[in-house]
Amino acid sequence: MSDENKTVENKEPKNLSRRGFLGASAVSAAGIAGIGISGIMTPAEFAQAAEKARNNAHHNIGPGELDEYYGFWSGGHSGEVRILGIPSMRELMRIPVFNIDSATGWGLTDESKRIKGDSADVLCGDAHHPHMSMKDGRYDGKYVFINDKINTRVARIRCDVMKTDKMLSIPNVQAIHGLRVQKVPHTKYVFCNGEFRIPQPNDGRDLNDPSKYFTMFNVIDAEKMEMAFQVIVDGNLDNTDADYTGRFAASTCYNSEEGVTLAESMRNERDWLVVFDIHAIEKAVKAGKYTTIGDSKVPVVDGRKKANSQYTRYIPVPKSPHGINTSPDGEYFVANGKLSPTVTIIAINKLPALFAGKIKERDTVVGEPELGLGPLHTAFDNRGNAYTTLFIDSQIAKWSVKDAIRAYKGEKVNYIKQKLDVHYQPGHNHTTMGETRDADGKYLISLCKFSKDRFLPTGPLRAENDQLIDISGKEMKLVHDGPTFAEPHDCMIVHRSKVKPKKLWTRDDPIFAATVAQAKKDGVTLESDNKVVRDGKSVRVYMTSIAPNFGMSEFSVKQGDKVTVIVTNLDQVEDVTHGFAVNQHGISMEIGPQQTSSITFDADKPGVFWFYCHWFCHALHMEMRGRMLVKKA
Ligand code: CUK
Ligand code: CUA
Repeated sequence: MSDENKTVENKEPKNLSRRGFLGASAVSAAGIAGIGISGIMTPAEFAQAAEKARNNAHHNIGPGELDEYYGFWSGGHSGEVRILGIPSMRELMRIPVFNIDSATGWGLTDESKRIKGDSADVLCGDAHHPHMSMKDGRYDGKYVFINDKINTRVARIRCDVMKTDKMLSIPNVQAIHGLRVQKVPHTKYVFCNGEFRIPQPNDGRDLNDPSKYFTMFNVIDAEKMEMAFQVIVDGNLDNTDADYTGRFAASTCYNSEEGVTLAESMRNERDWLVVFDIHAIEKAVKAGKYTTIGDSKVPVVDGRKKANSQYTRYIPVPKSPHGINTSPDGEYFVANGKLSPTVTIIAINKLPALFAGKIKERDTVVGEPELGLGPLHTAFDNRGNAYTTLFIDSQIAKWSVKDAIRAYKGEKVNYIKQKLDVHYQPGHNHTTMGETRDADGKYLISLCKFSKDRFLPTGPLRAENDQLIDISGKEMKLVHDGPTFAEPHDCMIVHRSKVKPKKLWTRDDPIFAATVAQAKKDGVTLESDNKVVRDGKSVRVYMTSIAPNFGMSEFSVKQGDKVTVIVTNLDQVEDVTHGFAVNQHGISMEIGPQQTSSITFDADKPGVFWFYCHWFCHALHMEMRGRMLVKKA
């Protein structure tokens, strides 16, 4: 390979609409000629569908009525997580994770910087896969985990306060993509994939020798939020899911070719699903049978084919597979073909025989139904049906798992039950409780990448379209269009009985424990004291807040001081959140009822700077303010 810069030929397409362009490129990428995008409605059909949706309004939740489900939505490259009420599709809350948030001060406050740790100065992220911790295959309401593909991180959200409480940078890999939790016996581990292959260690060696690159499957201790171990694989890793025995996890690979360009990574007709024997790997790590890479101390085991290990098996599946989904009865992994019109059904109960060497890889395959163009992800109900997104066809295919298995055995059965147009180009889909044993078959969400003509145009950048589909009856029915901002790759929907959010913060919350400890060292009682503690050039300003007053109406510092303002909100009234913002200093944070928040900045300019509360809290909210007096050095 030469060291020259390489270019890809990108010619501007002539006279192609967005829709046509997308169709052309998607179809040529799939290597399928002459097939356009279906599922686009005429205006008349559209009006009819809208009328139907209105008539079918039992999903409507009136003002003041509460939803049945919490939906946790990834915010894609906005870096956040959003909470939606389902079925109303109302956005209830945003949880800043990998982004910086002006309203809450996430990324600005001392507490959030401590949680971000070694990536405190990283200001962006690409969140794809939110998944809740489980016990015995059921949501336990404790945590939601989410990946950051840009900066190779995983974060954890605490569901009692709906705030990010841990963040971990994953060593020796790049682009954490697929993420799921161990379902059984409980979420001891979070599984996540390093998507891109890199030199190891990535310290400038082997830059242009891709044959030396590799990537790894990463296993995180969910409670400690520390690395448990890593597994080297052949190819690359895309999405992942876990089984209901606790022994296996499986990841799709779309680059078995180990290519670095698009053309190189599309050559093979079959790539594979790599299955990990978590128990075997755990045992090896415990016995000290591992290596490490570079400066990292994380145990690494070799799961490549040439290592001939008991850690992995590679099951060939067509072609550049994307999503991998476990059926809620625990029986099957379904790998979604992407560039093949098929999905591959793998019987999980055959995996022990495969690992024992008694059967061959493809002997685990019990079905390979042909569903349509561009299958990306599959969701399940509790009646044996699967729902697969068809990206290129802009449809959801509803199919019977059992019938698809019978057809694979040679029986003449039609396993496809219905195809529903969605608008347009769906990626993930998700059913209510569908990734757990409690799958209830009520609603399906289709996360469509393009809205095109469904909403008022908003300039070159348009909303995406999250569609709510009622699947409780015989037929799927589209009942709601929900515009969303970049880019809900994935979501999950949890019955409200599983989530128990707190109404107030508790004073001993670990999120601000370090700030409380510092106050103790400074001899300050946070619940009553309003005072300034000087520690050389560092100045800590402790104040309380009760609507509509801060405990201090002014404080003085010197130019050149490093100022930390610590606010303790003494309000005990539900929903009375205060803010603290300082003019001309880029300082903003939220202080919820009974919470302590702190933020640090340089007082680099002499003068008067007003601070004020920016969360509306009281009739005299505008008056909730004070002065910072900065004396000239
Ligand atoms: S990925 Cu985006 S559509 Cu990141 Cu789960 Cu499939
Ligand atoms: Cu306190 Cu507004």
